[in-house]
Order: sequence, then structure tokens, then C-alpha cells
Amino acid sequence: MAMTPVALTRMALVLRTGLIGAAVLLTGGLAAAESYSAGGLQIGSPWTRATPKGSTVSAGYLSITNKGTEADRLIGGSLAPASRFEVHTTVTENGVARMRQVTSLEIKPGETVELKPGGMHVMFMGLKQPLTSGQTLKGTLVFEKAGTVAIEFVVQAPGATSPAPGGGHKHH
Ligand SMILES: [Cu+2]
Repeated sequence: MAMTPVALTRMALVLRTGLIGAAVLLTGGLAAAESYSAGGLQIGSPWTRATPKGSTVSAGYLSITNKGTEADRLIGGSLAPASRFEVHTTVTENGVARMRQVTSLEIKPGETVELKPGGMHVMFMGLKQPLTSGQTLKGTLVFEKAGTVAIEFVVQAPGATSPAPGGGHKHH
């Protein structure tokens, strides 16, 4: 077998979670942003921010590209240390930005939906432990058609605005 130990570990992880069709593509480097595919969906660079002391919530960001021919919807997910996971949008009312929970987020064929600071995001609530920069946390995304996809969120610094430390942006 020509597989590296890293590839074997990744494979074991996918097998252990019992998920078929969630291929993990390594982009190289420790705690680097990764991309995942499930059916026609491609999920890029899931990340979140370290939590300040005493805080039990954090937001998660990623991109979802639909390379398939049917629309799909993000309907939920999980993060290991969080007791609740919600899909949120940000709306501005009277000049004040507020987060609002939505039941699902549609990704049309050929479309890329970016979950990023100031816009759509996923919300982790009831964190049982603080999130620390450099951590990689197991989680899932649940789609109406593609089902449950195992992913990992990379924890960036509290003020981070992108998944790449230092502001660099990796193109695929
Ligand atoms: Cu939120």
C-alpha cells in the first residue's frame, strides 16, 4: 500500500464515523483549512474563533459550493463541544446588525454560498469548554439531500476575519 500514515488516519476517521461519501481532501499543513465533498457539494475551509473567557457561544464560517444539478439545503449540524448548533443570518434593522436563526440555507446548483463574518454563519451555543486558537474541532453539517457530512472547524484567533492565519487567502 502506498498510503501515508496521515491518509490512513483520515480514512479511519471517516470509517469510524460511519459516513460514506464524505471524502476529506487534505490541503496540507497543520491546522490548515480543508475542503470536503459530499455528493455534489463542496465544503471549503470551516473555521471559527477562539472564545473569550466566560463566553459559551461562537460562530462558524465556511463556503458551500453546489456542483450538482439539484438544489440542496443546510438544515443543521453539530460541533463536538457545543450543545446546540443553529444556522443564522445577519439582518440590519435601524442600522443595527442582528443575528436571526433560519431553518435552512439553500444552495442552488452552480452556486457558492459563503458563510462569513457579518453575514450568514452557523452558531455554536452552550459550549462546554472554551475554544482555543489552533484547535481543530470535529463537527458535522447536515444537508437535506447530501445528509450528514463530517468536517472539522479550525479555531482562529478571536479577531480573525478569514480562515487563513495572517490574512493570506488560498485559492483552490
Ligand atoms: Cu449567530
